[in-house]
Amino acid sequence: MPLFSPARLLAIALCSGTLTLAAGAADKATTTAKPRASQAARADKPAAPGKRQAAGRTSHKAGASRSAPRGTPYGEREDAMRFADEVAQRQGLDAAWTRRMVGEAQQLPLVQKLMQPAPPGTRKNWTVYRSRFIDNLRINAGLRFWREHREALARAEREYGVPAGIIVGIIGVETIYGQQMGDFRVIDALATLSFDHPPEHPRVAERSAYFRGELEQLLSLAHKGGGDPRVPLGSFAGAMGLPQFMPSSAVRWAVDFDGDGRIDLRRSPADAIGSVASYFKAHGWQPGMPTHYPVTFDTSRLDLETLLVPDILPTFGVARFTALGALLEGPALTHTGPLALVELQNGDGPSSYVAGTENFYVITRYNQSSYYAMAVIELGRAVQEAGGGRP
Ligand SMILES: [Ca+2]
Repeated sequence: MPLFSPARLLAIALCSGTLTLAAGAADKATTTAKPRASQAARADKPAAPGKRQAAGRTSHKAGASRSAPRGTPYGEREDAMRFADEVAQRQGLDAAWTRRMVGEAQQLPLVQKLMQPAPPGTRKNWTVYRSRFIDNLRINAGLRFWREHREALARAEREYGVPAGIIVGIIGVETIYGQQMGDFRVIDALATLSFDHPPEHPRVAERSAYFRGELEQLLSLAHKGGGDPRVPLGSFAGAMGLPQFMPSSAVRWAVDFDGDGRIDLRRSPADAIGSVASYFKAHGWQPGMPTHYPVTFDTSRLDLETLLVPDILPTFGVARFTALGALLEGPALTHTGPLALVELQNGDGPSSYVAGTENFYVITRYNQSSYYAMAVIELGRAVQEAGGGRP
């Protein structure tokens, strides 16, 4: 039985200044916590808010010496100060401290710019998306990461049932194994998206509320642990550490996997590995189930419209799937759970399709994008193959 709750361990790390708090993982704009769509988000669907990273940022380490972007402090903003008062009351925080922290958070125009939705009508392009994540640089970094952390990956696989390849795929797509963890102050990113989210987004109210919740978590965590919420660095969406967890995800699902008594998602690859596995298990990962199967079409009876209605939500049993004209083969024929017909657009070219399982869907709980999920799967597989099957 653990001595401390995960939140307490995180708070300890935040307090010590080492963890520029790496929290969260899953951000979906809608629910839980994970960091949303990393760089990937841009090319495909508007994934969850948390996850994107600043595209094109060069790699850097924990960011101590780099200067974060600067903007206008929120101290003069009535809505921000009202929020601070509400948070202080709700969470039992010191009111003056909370106002000061929120007041020192800065509005960052760059964050607003990076969070702009893609223009409507933009066709997604899996081929382009894929090429951004599956390349030699990332595969080689993944191979080094796998070999260096083989023990932690194997232990995560044993304890949580999540394959090493999936964990390696996530951390590679998110941050290139720690090379791109973001150098925005998390408090600035979250405040900007809480109070000044780009209004062009179709779900701006929902997303603003989501980010206010994350900002509240950050403040609460720091206050309770005696840490400084102005210290943690992360992506422009406020996602932190190797696995790009949002604050609420870190609180709920991060684990101390190297046993040093703190959760440090930024500097402990083992903590990051265990936390990703913990996140997946909590979101329903089923050990041994493939993520997807190949699919072909029988055009004589294909009902693509019906098949695509549920999008990535696994809905059809094998018999129904087949009756609608989506043909499976081999092991897929004996799959017992529901499947989804996952469409990956290729710009103006023909789309790619796979039959996604419930485990495919679990990957999209980390970042709500089928393109993201497929990139994670394929990167993990590419790294494994580069290592001769057993890195
Ligand atoms: Ca640890």
